[in-house]
Amino acid sequence: MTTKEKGFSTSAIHHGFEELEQHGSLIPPIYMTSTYAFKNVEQGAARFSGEEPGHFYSRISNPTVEILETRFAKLEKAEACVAFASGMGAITSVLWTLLQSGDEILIDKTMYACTFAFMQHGLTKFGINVTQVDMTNLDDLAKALLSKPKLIFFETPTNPNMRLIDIKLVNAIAKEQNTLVIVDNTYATPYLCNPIELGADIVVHSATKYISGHGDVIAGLAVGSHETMQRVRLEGLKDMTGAVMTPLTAHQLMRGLKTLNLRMQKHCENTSIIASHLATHPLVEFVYYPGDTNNPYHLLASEQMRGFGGMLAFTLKSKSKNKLQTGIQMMNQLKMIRLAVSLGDAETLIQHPASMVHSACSPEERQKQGIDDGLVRLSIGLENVEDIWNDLKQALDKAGN
Ligand code: 4LM
Repeated sequence: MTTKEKGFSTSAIHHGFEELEQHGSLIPPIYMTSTYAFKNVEQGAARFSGEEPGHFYSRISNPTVEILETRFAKLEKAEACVAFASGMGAITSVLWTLLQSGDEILIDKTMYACTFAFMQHGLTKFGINVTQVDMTNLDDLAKALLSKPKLIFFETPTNPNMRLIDIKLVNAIAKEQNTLVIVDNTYATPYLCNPIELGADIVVHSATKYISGHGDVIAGLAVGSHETMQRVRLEGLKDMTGAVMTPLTAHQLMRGLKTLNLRMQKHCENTSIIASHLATHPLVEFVYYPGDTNNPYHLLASEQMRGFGGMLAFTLKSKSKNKLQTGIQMMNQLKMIRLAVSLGDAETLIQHPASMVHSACSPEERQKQGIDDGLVRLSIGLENVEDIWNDLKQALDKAGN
């Protein structure tokens, strides 16, 4: 036996579960229970007060969900994790825990539309000042941080236009002002990037995406210090959102985690091939993909990520029609690739942010976020890459005529 730290794949399969303590069951049992019986009143009181560890109601914790939380914290190199009913459940529970009216927060200029809506249209109703700043511009960020905001929030890579933010540098500037840093790591996953290792305080995920990987659950995860995650569990989750993950979802996510490494490798490989094919097609104007050596974020992606991920976006050229119309025509010609929102599934998914995921933002907001109305987003799946390209190519060829 060696005490050497286990690798990512081993931890994703084994961490946090002892089969022999559970009748030798290879797979963690799914504890489908809402409540837990106490030996006596004293034990109930001790569980409620936190004096005695243990479960007392499944809105707060559950043994199956706890195994997932322990395992995911390990993969994200964090002290603790809390699981949620959705990515939005994770984001809202974390922010409701940390903020109070009068606080100021900084958010990056581009992000998933519902996160943006929660910040700009939701939090602002409760007296929280939300300022957008381009976090790829460190001078602008440093200036904005002088007012000592409570926290900053960003995604990297950003949804949908693949900007990358330097987690290490942003953290260094934020720490000077005692500002908390929250990173949405949904696009990269812990397989490709660990923001905590680069100094972030809290990392949130839509586990609906790559962590599940099979398009059959809605789920969220947040990681951070023991102290902060305990607050998030007992304030944000228990009392404010109630966005609790079911034990069945935790089971599905643990199944997904076992192949996260293999799936991410294939997503990365297929995406790199599709990005280079797209770049040579005469109808394609620009491919947003950090794996491209000419991409402005290529160097940062090479340093900060262990691969370039499974997402890309592109715009099309247009002769007579406008770019948006050409994109719509192209997407309507696809035969295998599914026209659907969400990402990280085995199936290749395509969507048009301006009319779908980012339609919740006004045209002005989209423009401010740098989201071109002609932008098309692709989540590259695990199909044979030649089939993905053949489908895209026939659709591009038809739209170009
Ligand atoms: C989509 N995204 O882009 P739940 N953070 C990021 C996301 O992309 C999403 C969430 C959080 C998409 C959903 C329709 C970076 C979602 C929110 O959907 O609440 O698990 O995650 O297509």
